[in-house]
Amino acid sequence: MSRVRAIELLLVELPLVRPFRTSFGEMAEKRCILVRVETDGGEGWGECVADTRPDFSGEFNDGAWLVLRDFLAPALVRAGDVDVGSVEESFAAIRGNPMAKAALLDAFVDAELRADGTSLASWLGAERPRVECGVSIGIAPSVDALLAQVDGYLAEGYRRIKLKIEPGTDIERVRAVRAAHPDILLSVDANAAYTPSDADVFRAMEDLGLLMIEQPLHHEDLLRHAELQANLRTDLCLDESIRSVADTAAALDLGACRIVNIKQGRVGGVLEARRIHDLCRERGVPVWCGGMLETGVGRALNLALAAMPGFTLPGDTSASARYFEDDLTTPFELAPDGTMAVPSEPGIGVTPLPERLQVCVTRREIVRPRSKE
Ligand code: NPG
Repeated sequence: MSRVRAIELLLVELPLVRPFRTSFGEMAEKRCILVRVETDGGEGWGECVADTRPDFSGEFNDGAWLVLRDFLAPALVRAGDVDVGSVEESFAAIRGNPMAKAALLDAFVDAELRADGTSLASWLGAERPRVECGVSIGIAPSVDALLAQVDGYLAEGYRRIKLKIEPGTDIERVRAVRAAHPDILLSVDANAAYTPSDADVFRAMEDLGLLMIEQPLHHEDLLRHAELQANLRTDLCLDESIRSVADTAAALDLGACRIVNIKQGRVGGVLEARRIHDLCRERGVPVWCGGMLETGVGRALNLALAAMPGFTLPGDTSASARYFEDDLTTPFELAPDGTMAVPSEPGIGVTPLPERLQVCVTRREIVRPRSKE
C-alpha cells in the first residue's frame, strides 16, 4: 500500500537500426512516453506502447500524454493509499485509453514490487528463467532483402520468424521464405489489412505449414474472423482485436481465433494481461507475448510476462540490438540458443540509464498532488 507523490511523463526518441514497415506505415524511429511514478516507498517505471500516429490503435503519443497528464495521473494522486489490487479502480471512471493506462499502472506496480524486493516475474508466477524468442520482420523492399534478413536472424538464434504482409506483398514472399527454410516456425501478420473477399490469399497459404495467421481482418470484426477461421486449417491469432479479457472471451466463444497475442501495453497493463493469460490457459488456448518495438523498460516487463506458464509459443521479445544501437537500459541480449534471460531483480528489474535519458528525452512534465491533497 503506497501513496503516489509524483508522476513524471517523459517523451523519448531513439533511432531504430532499420525502418520497420507494416501494412499501415513505416517507423524509422521509436518515439514513446515513459512514466516514472514516485511513491512513498520508492519509484517505478512504465512505457506507453502508443506511437506518433493513431494507426495500430486509436491511441497516439500526444493524445496519451494529455490523457495521462490531465486524467489518469491526477486520478492516481487523488486516490490516496492504493495497492496493486486497487490501483485499477482509480482509473475506472476513465474510458478506453488502455495504452496510457498500462504505462501508469505498470509504473505503479513496478514501484510497489521494487519497494517489496519482489521481481515482477516471480510475482506473476512465472516459471521459467529464460524465454524462447522470435523476431518480427517488417515488409522488406524485395524478396532477396527479406531472405537475407531471415537468414541473419536465424543465424542469431531466433526460434520463430514472423513476416509482416499486406495485400500484394504476401503469398510469394511467404513461399520464398518457406522454400528456403522448410522446417522453421513461421507465421504471418497482416495488421488487419485484408477483407473477407481476400480469403483466397489465406487458403493459398494453407500448405505452407504456418504456425498462425495473425490479425488478417478489421480489428472490430470478430464475426468475420470466426467465419474465416471456420474455413481454414491454419490457426488464426488475434492481436489488435483483443483489448481486454472480455474481448478475449468473446473471440474464443465465437471461434474467431485459436491463438492469442498478449501485449500488456495494448490491454491496459500487466494485470489485465494476466487475466487474459489465465482465461486462455483455462481454455487450453496458447498465448504468446507480442511486442511494440519497446525500449528496455517495456521489454523487461514483456519478458516477465512471457515466462508465465501459458505462454507456450515464442514471442516478439527480441534482443535490444534488433531495434536499437543504444537502448535506454542495459541491453537485452539473445543467447545463441534463441532464448533470453528473464529479469530477476525487484520490479521490472531494469531502470533507464540517466545518460541515455539525457540524450533521448525530448519532453518532460510532472504531475504532483495539489497542496490540499
Ligand atoms: O519486435 O516488438 C517487436 C515488433 C513486433 O511486429 C511487431 N509489432 O503489429 O505486432 C505488431 C507490430 C507493431 C509494432 C505494431 C509497432 C505497431 C507498432
